[in-house]
Amino acid sequence: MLGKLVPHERIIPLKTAQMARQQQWKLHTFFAAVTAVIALWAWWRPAYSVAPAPQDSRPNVIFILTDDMGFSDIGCFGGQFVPTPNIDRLAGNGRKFMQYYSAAPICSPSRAGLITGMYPGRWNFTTFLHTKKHNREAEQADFLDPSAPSIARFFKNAGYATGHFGKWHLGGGRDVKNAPGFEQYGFDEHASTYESPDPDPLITATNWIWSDKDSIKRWDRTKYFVDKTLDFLSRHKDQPCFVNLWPDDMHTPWVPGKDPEHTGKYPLNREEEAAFKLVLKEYDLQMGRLLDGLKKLGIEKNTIIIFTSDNGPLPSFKGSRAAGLRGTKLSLYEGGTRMPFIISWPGHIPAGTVDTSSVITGVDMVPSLAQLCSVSLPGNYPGDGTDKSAVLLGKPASRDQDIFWEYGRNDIAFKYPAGRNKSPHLAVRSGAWKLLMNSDGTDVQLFNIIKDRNETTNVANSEPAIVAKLKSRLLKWRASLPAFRGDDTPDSHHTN
Ligand SMILES: [Ca+2]
Repeated sequence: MLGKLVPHERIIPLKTAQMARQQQWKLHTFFAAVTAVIALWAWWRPAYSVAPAPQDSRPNVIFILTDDMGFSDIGCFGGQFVPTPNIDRLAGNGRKFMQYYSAAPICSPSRAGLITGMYPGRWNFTTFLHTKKHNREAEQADFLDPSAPSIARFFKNAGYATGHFGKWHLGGGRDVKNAPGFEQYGFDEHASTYESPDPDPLITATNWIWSDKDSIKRWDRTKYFVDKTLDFLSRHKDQPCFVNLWPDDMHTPWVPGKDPEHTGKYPLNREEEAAFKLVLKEYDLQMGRLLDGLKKLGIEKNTIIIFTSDNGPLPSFKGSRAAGLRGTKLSLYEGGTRMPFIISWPGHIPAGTVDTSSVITGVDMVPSLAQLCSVSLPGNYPGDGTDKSAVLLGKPASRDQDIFWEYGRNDIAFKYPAGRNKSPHLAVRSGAWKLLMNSDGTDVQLFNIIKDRNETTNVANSEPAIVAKLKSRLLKWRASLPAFRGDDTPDSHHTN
């Protein structure tokens, strides 16, 4: 039945080399589990048989994934809503990237891209996870298959302590009761929200994403997750750490605490700009607490910090949250996928610098961070990303690999922004060009994204050769994504 909604799937063969690689990968994960059991046994043997390990000097990684932050919410990316001195301080310690893209213009698939280093469609992620009914209608899984590659597992297997603090949205919540636990993805510790397999009771007083009755109030959540992060790091000072700090600010509803400097009415409308500003001000303060906390722990120099967002803003306040870029969350135009991106690593990444030319994406993070931290990836790892560690360290480079997106494969389960912000449902960035189109060949749009960052002038008619080449590549990529079969629940084909 669902096949009717995706006519392209009837005419394009779906079995591809990529799918074969994924099958090989699943076999590999089984043998990896056996190896892990043997390794665990070896580790439990009496201590006198184990030689003391040399001090592990590899850097910590803190990956800060802000929720729904626009390209220009923060001052160092041009934001003028409230001063953000602490996030700006992070940028001053490191390097900004002006052409970083998330893997999707919405939570769950964007996050799946970061965890796996693969296009989210490869694991049947098409939009935000919701009820089982919604997920079927969106032709997507109920949770991330735990046999999928996971950056946390790669780091854990390489000797890192791993933690996830904040929003997950890769399984669990609503009527999905069988989502795998964090440990199955390689996390040693976690504290998470309703949209996870194990909601923290302090922020889940009711069966919903947030509640006035929560012990930790909505406006204190980021503080809570920062505290969890610092506590985790303080308890693992003799070991390198990989930490996801994934708050659910700046997602609506914006529920600020009472701010002594706020003279307007309180409480505020939870979607209005005044509320947004107060939440952003608090968010920035908490990022400052994190930076100060790392310094107190004496680990600020040997820690890589990445700061970015999972998808574009909504509401966008007439594009002002995305520096005038076209599109918002739910759109494949730049406003939906181009994100602020900061990386700092004192002594390794030049401080206070900016890279305007290199094009990088969320799926590059697995190979790039693995390289920076001397974490080896399995030889048959089927990632879609590219090792951009040299770029992150300060050497701009042009990109040879295209970047592909899909959002909105049918009109049943997908929300779209209104008017000119609604994009076609496929997109590719290739060098200076960006092509958008629907999979049935309609609504082809081509932009020179260097000259026309705001996607105002469709030049498809004057560049037929570029259009033909990119259309072909984009449809080939779309055809390489596995079809979702409604009767094939994701937990029916893995062993753990
Ligand atoms: Ca989001």
